[in-house]
Amino acid sequence: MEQTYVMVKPDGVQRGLVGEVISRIEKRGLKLVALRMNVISEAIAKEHYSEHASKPFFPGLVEFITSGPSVSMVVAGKDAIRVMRAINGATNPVDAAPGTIRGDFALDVGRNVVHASDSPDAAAREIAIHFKDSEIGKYSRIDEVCLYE
Ligand code: IDP
Ligand code: MG
Repeated sequence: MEQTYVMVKPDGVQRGLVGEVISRIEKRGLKLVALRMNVISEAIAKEHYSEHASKPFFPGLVEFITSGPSVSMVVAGKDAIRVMRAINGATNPVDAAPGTIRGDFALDVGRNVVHASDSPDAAAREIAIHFKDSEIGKYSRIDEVCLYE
């Protein structure tokens, strides 16, 4: 099963949306295989967002993402990368469809509540940045017999 990296950013934690985000992920059928709350270091934040290093919003993004606790997860399931991006919605919440996390809970691109990897390469890279192999659980969820054909 495909794995992806998901984060509830500091704004999501401060707004009490951790449970809401996890609930949507679990109800969809995706499986949590790793979960942690911590304050991400500046070094990890810069590595995580390295593709944006030259962008004008990069310093503010790193400052915000390290400003308080965030929740990091590895989420697994069929097409988990694409499904998670769809659950989160468009990067700019103004463009995010109602029913998505960003479309239901956010207004500003710099405070868009959640992150999810955008490709298989990004997922592998981001999972390795945030988790050790030994921190990723390997188990079957009992409802998988009903979820998958
Ligand atoms: P994504 O989170 O949907 O993958 P990216 O384009 O990879 O979007 O951007 C990473 C994060 O950087 C966004 O989620 C958002 O928080 C922030 N960001 C992106 N573009 C802007 C911008 O124009 N101004 C401020 N923040 C931005
Ligand atoms: Mg991105």
